[in-house]
Amino acid sequence: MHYTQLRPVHNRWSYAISNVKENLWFILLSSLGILFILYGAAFAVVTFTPLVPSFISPKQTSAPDLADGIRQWPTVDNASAPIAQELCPGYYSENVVRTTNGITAWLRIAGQPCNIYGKDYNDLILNVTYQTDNRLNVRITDSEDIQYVIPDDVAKAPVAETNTAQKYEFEYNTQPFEFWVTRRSDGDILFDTRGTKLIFEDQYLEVMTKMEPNYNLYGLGEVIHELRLGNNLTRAMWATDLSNPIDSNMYGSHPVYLETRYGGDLQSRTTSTSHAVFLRSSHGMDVLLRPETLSYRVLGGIIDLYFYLGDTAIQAIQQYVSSIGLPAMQQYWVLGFHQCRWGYKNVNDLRDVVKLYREANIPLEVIWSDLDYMYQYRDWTLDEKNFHPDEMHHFLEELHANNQYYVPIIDAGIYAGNPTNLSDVYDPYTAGLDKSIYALNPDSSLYIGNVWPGYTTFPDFYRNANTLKWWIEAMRNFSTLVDYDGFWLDMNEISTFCTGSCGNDKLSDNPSCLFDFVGSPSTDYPEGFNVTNSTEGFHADSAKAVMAQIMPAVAPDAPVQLDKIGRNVNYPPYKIKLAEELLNLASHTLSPNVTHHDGTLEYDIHNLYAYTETMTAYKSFLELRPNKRPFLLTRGTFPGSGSYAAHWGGDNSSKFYYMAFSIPQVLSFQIFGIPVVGVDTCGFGGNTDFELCARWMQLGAFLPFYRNHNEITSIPQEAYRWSSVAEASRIAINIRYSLLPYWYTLMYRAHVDGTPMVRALAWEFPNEEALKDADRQFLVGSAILVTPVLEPLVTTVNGVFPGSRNDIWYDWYNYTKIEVPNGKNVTMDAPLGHINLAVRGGSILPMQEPGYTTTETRKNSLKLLVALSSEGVAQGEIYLDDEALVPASTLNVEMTVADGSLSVRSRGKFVITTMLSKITILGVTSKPKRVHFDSPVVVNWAYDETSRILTIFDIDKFNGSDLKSFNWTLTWAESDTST
Ligand code: MIG
Repeated sequence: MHYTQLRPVHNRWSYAISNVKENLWFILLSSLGILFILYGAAFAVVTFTPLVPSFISPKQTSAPDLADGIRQWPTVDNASAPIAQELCPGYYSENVVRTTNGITAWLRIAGQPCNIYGKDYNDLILNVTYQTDNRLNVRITDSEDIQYVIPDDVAKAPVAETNTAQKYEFEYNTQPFEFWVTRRSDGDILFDTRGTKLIFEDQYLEVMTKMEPNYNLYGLGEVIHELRLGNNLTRAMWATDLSNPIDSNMYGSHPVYLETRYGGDLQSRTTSTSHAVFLRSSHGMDVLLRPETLSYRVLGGIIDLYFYLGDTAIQAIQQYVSSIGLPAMQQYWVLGFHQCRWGYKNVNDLRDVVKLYREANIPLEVIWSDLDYMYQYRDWTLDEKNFHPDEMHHFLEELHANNQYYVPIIDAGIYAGNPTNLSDVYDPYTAGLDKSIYALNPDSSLYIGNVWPGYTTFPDFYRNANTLKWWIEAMRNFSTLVDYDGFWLDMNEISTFCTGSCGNDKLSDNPSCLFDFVGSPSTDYPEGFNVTNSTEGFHADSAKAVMAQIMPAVAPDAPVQLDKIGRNVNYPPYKIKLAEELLNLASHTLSPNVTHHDGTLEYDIHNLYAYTETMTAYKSFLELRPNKRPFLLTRGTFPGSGSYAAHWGGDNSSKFYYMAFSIPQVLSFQIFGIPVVGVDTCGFGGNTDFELCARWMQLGAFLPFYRNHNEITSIPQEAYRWSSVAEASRIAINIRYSLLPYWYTLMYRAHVDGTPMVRALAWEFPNEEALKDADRQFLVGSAILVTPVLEPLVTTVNGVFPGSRNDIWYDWYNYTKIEVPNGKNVTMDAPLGHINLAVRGGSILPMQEPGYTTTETRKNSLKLLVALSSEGVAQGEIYLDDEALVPASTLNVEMTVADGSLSVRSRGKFVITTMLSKITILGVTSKPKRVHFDSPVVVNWAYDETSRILTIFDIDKFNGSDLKSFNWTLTWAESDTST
């Protein structure tokens, strides 16, 4: 095994197959193909079925005889399930000790153990820690230290500061033990377990809090739901690969919520207050939102609750995100427009797409490869026939020379080579075997699942130094084949197509995959495609749609196989409310009894899988390209993933209602600390049409991550395919690129303190209760209000301009003040190709003349758009740096307007090489007499009386060093007397 050696380009990593075998397959496949065509032709005459062979496969991907396991009915839906609150004894506290930064106590069981969904612990330890002024931690552990706790080297627990001035109060009753958390400033009780019991069993934890009537809750993802979760929903968390199911568990697990309270009966409250609550747990769980209560029902571990005081929504988010790990600062190009498709079948396809984008003059920054580039879906390989390394090399050289980028996909599962076929050598697999990196069955045999390449193993990224070494080596070898700019981490929930260790003893069937997956072309189109069905989906009662199933009176028995500490991990007694398509915890993913390298069971850390893969990929990247910001896009996420990667919303469909859902999806991930997030623009599954795609390309331009991607069976949907989409895209991308300095600054804000890049209206206008569930509009930063069209067949859109009469909004396109009543629904014109955008009075936007790429844009002159508030003030900032992981030079520019002058001050060494050419000031009430910079620079300016716009132009002609360094003041004196 010469695995660790760098091999020449023509190595087995890349081809993993001898020419003889390749030829044999080719002959076999082409004869199969001919048969198909003959068969298809005969068939087509009769039925007009399209001539596409759906599967060319020597074997089915997943053998039909595989057991799926027993269906588990959710306990919450089971009327005869025992109710822990009624049957369990609860705990009392003893030996309570108050320390300077918290409280410790024993909790003793207050009666006969109920052993309802596991075994009760008799003795628990309570640790309350005043972590920061605004963050409190309540931690309850079993006294025997048996229960799983997420170790700090996997995901760092929020760190306590010393000497906090705690702004909260932790209070408790001893008998029974109950606690409540109060915000001192307003006496508001944020969490209150009084009247409920604490239940702490090995496979079941329950904590319950009282809630205010009609409480406003956000977060608890990942979920496809409106932004506000409502008061009657069960949110299960168990990472799974499901195509954007509504209201159920999916790829990511984020047990954190944001709660906002308006007015109410607390007299002192003049505005809303918000706080956040985080249950730090990697276990499967249900969070029950009920009209008067919220309960956590968790399948194991400990109770590790964090309270974040806020007291604004943005502060609460900042406090949470700072505590789990601040988001990564991405390279500038990540903000560009990305094109992907499952089905770019060879280098020419990629080259064509890049070329056609340029010919259509639609900016394209990044081209992606899906599975197509791999040899038989095997990670770290190139398919020699369609993606020859030399051709790839030339293509990527050209691409990079044009300042464009390339990101390929990597799946989590690793093809397990066929041991009986000596020519079927796949180095990454054997290298992984040598290093013992794969997840195991309880009997220490390899756990073999089934994914695209056939039977696969799953790297165990959990505290396994060897897996990191293996990834680094894999990346290093792959680097000799492909000059990638980032990786797209897919299928990492982790996904497998069979239940259980289905491939054990079947490796000689490998490769069991379909070699040339084509599938049948989709015949599905968006709502309105036939001018029907125009209001499908979004506001339907989504919960009902998925879960309205009849429950059997008696659930079938599930096998009982206990782990070393006596737990039934594959079929735990409490059944969380999994998506309907999942029969049990093992469906479509690793079995809970999969054993990790250090003995930890998948049961305890399932929700961490993607997170650990992402962290490994991030570290590998840094190993190979030190001090370069790694770009990773991950599907699965966990609290803290944002420090390593961006995220996209997975497999949505080309439907208007999925486009609408993309707003709450992206806003929720701002809460989760993964701000660089977007969805498959124009839709992944099914066919899009020009109307949906034009609308979506425009909406996507205002979400942090902007990528068009779709499925192999759907029609192509690049922006140049329809003239209307092309035009809509050019407009939207140009606006996005003209705002790149603003976007980059927003990313920096998120990176330094967790501030959301895009924001819900309610977060920016906390006094307006009417906005509490607004999620059809949103803001980019605090300054740009976006009102997209989310329905088919309309040419107008409704929206609000939030705020009071003093809040001014300017139309983005003509810079005039929007004269409508604030806070009222108004109807705006929205023909296809036009997205409504408004600039908020009081903001200063750094802008740049848009170029074809972000690099070209950055070479163009800078501009400032100053939108004055009703009081004539405004502020803004610019951040720039050299884009290194730890930048050697940075620039922070503060801009403020008051009393008719704009003051710009900067600090930092990063030098902007472009000139400032223009300043546009909106809302200047009368014609200035004089306009001048503090240094005697000649100024060309013009004032438009009707639109009240003051323009200072051609500044670049006179740019002095002060102007360049962003240290100057510009004054427009409205009369002779003022200066
Ligand atoms: O089982 O790589 O979400 O974006 O195109 C499907 C093929 C696997 C799922 C991803 C999707 C990607 C697709 N992948």
